Amino acid sequence: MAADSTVNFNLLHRTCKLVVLLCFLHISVTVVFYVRSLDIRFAFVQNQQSHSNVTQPNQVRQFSSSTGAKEVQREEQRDEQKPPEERRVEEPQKKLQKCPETSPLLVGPLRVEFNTPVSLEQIKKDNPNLQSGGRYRPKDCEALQKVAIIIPFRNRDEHLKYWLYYLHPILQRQQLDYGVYVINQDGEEIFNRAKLLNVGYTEALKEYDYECFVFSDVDLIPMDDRNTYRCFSQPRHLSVSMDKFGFRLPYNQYFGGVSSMSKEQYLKINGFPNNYWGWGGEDDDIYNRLASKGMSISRPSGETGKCRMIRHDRDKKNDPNPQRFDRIAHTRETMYKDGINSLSYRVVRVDKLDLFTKITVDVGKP
Ligand SMILES: [Mn+2]
Repeated sequence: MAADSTVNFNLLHRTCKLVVLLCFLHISVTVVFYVRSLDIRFAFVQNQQSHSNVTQPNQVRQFSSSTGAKEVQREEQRDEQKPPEERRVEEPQKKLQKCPETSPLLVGPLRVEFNTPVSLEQIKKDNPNLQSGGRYRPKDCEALQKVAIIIPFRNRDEHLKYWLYYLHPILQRQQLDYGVYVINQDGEEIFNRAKLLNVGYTEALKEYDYECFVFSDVDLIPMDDRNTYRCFSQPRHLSVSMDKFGFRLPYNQYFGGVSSMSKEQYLKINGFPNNYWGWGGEDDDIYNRLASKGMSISRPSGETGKCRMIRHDRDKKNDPNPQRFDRIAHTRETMYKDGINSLSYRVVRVDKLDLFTKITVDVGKP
């Protein structure tokens, strides 16, 4: 009887051990899986956050401009929390990642008005990250394009102030590596917009390895920062719906106002004509050059491409050019001898200002 119960007890004892062991195994497996799932969930949340950063521009209307600003601030604070040594050591070695195809900082439609006066001092304070000469490059990523912005100019300081006030913040949100070049026609001779653009192209390239050129009138302000001031696979017309034309394209071949061209596209058409003196025609000549080379015009949508023109009277010494119709009719014959290959001018002075580089040039006379 005693031996029997010992056997029974032993069996019970072993069974119990087995059960305890199984329980322990079960718990361990559960714990392992639990910890793993935590890890995955954590990673997932992180992923979602960075993802939502990237997709922000698609949900533009749901984000106010202040969200974008806060995001940037947070980013900056994180940077500042690092000990200074670490930052200094990292800077030269750090290979920046390419900026995303669509900047996460864009806010969409903008309010643009010209009633409130703006001052250069205020614009300077508003844009502390600009470098001398109106240069900028994003510090958290490598810009997709190096863009020179060329503005033909004479006696339009009031317009230029508004341009700088609105465009600098936009261009920075667009994460471009850019510089602003104001090409100021010296003297009182009749104005030559296209020649000034050629000068801007040439002078900007002396300073930096620009690959894209945006040619902008001084009085045109985009009303949506998704209208990116960069280059595309075809020459780009950016000012597609101006308030002046009732927010419509005046005609299909219109290429005036603001346009962009890569270096290759520009050279393919031998740059712009140098012999359009006075108002009008040069933009149609440029269009003819592009068309004759089989290029087409790329444009943003009418909504994204909205822009405002600052109202003004006709400038002195910029009367409509009576020869323009005749000139436009012969672009295909003249374009190879008149352009960047025949450009001549004299630089009078270069001013590296805080918000832009001002290049004053003597472009001669008709
Ligand atoms: Mn105008």
